[in-house]
Amino acid sequence: MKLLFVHPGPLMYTKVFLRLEPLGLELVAAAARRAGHTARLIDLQVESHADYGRLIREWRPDFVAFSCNYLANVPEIVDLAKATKCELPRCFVCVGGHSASFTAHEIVDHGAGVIDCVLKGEGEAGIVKLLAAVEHDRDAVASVPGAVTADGDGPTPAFVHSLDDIVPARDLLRHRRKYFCGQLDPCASIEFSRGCPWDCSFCSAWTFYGRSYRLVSPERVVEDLSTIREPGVFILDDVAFIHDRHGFAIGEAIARKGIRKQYYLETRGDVLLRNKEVFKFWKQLGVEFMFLGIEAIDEEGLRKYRKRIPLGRNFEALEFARSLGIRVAINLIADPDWDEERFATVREWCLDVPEIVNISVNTPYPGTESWLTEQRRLQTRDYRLFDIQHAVLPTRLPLATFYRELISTQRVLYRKHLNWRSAPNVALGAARCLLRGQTNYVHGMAMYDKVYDIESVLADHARPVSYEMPLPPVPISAGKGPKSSQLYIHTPRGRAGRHVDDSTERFVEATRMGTTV
Ligand code: B12
Ligand code: SF4
Repeated sequence: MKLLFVHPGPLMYTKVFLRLEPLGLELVAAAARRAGHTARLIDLQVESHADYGRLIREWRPDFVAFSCNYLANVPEIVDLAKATKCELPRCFVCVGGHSASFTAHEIVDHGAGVIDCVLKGEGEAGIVKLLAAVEHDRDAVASVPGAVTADGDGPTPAFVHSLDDIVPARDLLRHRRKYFCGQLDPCASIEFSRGCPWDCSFCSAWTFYGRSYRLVSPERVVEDLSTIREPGVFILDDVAFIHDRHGFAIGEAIARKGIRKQYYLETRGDVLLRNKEVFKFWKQLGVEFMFLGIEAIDEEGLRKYRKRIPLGRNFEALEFARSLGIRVAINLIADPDWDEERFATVREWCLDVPEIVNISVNTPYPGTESWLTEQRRLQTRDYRLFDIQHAVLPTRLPLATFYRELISTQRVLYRKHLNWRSAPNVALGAARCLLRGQTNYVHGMAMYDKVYDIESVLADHARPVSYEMPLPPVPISAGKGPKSSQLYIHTPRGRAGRHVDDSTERFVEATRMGTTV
């Protein structure tokens, strides 16, 4: 069959800071291609809806698969599915990915007959079975593991046998030079591991994978990395180098092969402090930027976000990263309950530290524990506002004042580092990108004021809403612990699902606060 894989358009963040290749979709496409189908891929982060329409009309695929990792993309995907069925009534339309898995029934309902199936969970295993059913016996679609159709749910989704099995179909991307992460322009993506063994209440990375944690082998990493032409590489792992031995093994294999790249990675402060030697080694291999999950600057905030790493350790982690010469970015979560004084304190703290500070807004997402325990009522059910840049919970300040505080704080922090006039290294970085013929980084900087603008963010709240988010269930009190079946997409396999040694398992146990497996 002719298959078209589609990544939806950009959100606020992607327009300014970084835009990454859709690696998950490339993996699913690779699995489908291996099963004998012809695949194409279009990424609407860098191509237009008109390009999509043209491709549909001219190539006439038999099967269209949308990737829905972000809740905010749901309305766009439903509308594209409707347009697709209008043009190609016999085409099978499927949606998969992180957010689609947590809102599968709603997506099928919004489609009102145009979305044939949502395929939950990781796609490599499910897609092959789904394609076989679509090709040979459409009645069998409903019994494919992970499938949700208008007729009901199939069995629970299955894990891919091994992460080494499939190499992403990187060749399917038509505009590889459009992907960047700040000064890493152009930039490719890679995964060394999948899943997260921690269980933070505001995050769904762990609930999606049943709190499992699996590793890609060093051999397979090197095989994949040697095909990557981009000088920059974004390591997609939720928490990089949880397991020091794995980090060393990959690093050593890369060094032996003589591969030289510039890397960006994300990790936790306590992991950085526990595995200092691995990060030192990776600095030599080319780690330039690191994102540290800090989330709040005070003990109360940290407790609230259930990071059991004491604030003092977070500062120690920042100190250590600085000592390595790695440029560090941190994220703080602003609560809609913040008042002017709280914003002022945060601004002051952020201006004091040399790190790049990013501020996002506390947002309960389906698939997180916060979604099940949050007692405050949602102020909006517009999917498009669930991008952690908008306030969806009641704000203590009037909404316009909240955004004035938020956006002016974000702007002060952005200017601190990214104003090329005041920061020579930014200007130098921009010049290097331009000399390479790359304009993404400079273009992102130019877009900042347009994207992070109070009027346009407020106008987003006033748009008519065609599709409404599901309401969260009756809140259970925090600390009581939701049922497993309410949380997970992939069924947890307990300790056996986590490929870490016993000492790392104990370390995770001591730093998580979970009530579930
Ligand atoms: C890397 C990453 C990013 C990258 C972008 C990656 C990209 N190209 O889109 C960056 C840093 C830019 C980013 C930004 C944001 N992110 Co982000 N991100 C991630 C992260 C850590 C990993 C995603 C990833 O690439 N994994 C590796 C690949 C291999 O897996 P995958 O894409 O999930 O694909 C697999 C399955 O999902 C499935 N699948 C995917 N597509 C399809 C399609 C079909 C048809 C099928 C069958 C299956 C399928 O199969 C794939 C293979 O197994 C996830 C957390 C997580 N672990 O999932 C958060 C996560 C997805 N991000 C999240 C958020 C909130 C954001 C932001 C909104 C945050 C912000 N600060 O503004 C922005 C918005 C980005 C945007 N699109 O504009 C949330 C999503 C919440 C939600 N429900 O919407 C997550 C879950 C993290 C969290 N804290 O909970 N993000
Ligand atoms: S450490 Fe927490 S926030 Fe980070 S990916 Fe894991 S569960 Fe999510």
